[in-house]
Amino acid sequence: KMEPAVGRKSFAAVAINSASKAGEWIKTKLGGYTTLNLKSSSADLVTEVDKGAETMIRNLIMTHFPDHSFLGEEGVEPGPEASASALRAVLEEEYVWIVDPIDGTTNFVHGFPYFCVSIALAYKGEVILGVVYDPMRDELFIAEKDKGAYVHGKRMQVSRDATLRESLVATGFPPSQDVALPLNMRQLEAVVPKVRNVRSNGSAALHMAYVAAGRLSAYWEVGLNAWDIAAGYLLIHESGGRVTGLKGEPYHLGVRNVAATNGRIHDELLQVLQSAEQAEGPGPGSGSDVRFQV
Ligand code: 2AM
Ligand code: CA
Ligand code: CA
Ligand code: CA
Repeated sequence: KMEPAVGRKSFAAVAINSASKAGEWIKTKLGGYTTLNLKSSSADLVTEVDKGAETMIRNLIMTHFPDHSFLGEEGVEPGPEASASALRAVLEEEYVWIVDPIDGTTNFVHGFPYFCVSIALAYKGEVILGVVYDPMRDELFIAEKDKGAYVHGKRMQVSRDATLRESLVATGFPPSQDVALPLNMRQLEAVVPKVRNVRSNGSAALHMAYVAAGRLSAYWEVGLNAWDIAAGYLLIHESGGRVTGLKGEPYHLGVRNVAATNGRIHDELLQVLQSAEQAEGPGPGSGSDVRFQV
């Protein structure tokens, strides 16, 4: 027997509505935030706009799906241990919304127009919906599992570049005191001579949306959390690309060190990144994934 459709919006409709409402509000606050707080270090920023946007998204989602769980960056204590245990806790639940209210807070604070709202929905530990919204360009990227990925309602496809040599790639630099910084510097040194060029614009989720859209051919970063990557993962997967950990292990919500590509150049990128790890022993790149049971 069918449930009446009236009054029950689709997951995608709620995600789109939440991301665009929050994004529009964030945009009005650009250059006008009032409270800047430091979380774990001088490079770890949060404003009242991050918190307000997360509350707005949480309320909208919970109104429609009160029995779902919610994992938002600003609801978790800073640091990898707190993130890991928060992730483990929600993965016991069937439906979990995984939200980064502003991915690219440093950019938001400096008025550099590259940040986004990232919303993913996981069912039993598997991402089934991903929405990334860039309010400055009014670009909404959306993917639903097995239904493809779209920007401006147009189907996305990853780039066709077959070698690193012809690829534009991106990375994120860990904050200055982060233990992952030396590893990322070695990776950068290994990657730069092999590719057409490297960008680092400060938003993991938006970089991943750009890989899905074919604007970048690859992106990698170390030390991320589920809310940075989950939506971007599905965008890329549904656009024909590949997302793994740095050892090539298939993406799961506990992956913190990520490689995301058009697929064709994936193994070549992994090889170059692995040569950087081997250069000076294992470093923080290995063994830092969050392990969990679904
Ligand atoms: P944020 O803006 O939501 O904090 C840029 O390299 C990426 O790193 C962004 O996705 C950014 O997310 C994230 N990031 C910034 N500071 C961080 C920190 N201290 N620890 C982990 N991730 C961070
Ligand atoms: Ca943050
Ligand atoms: Ca983030
Ligand atoms: Ca954030």
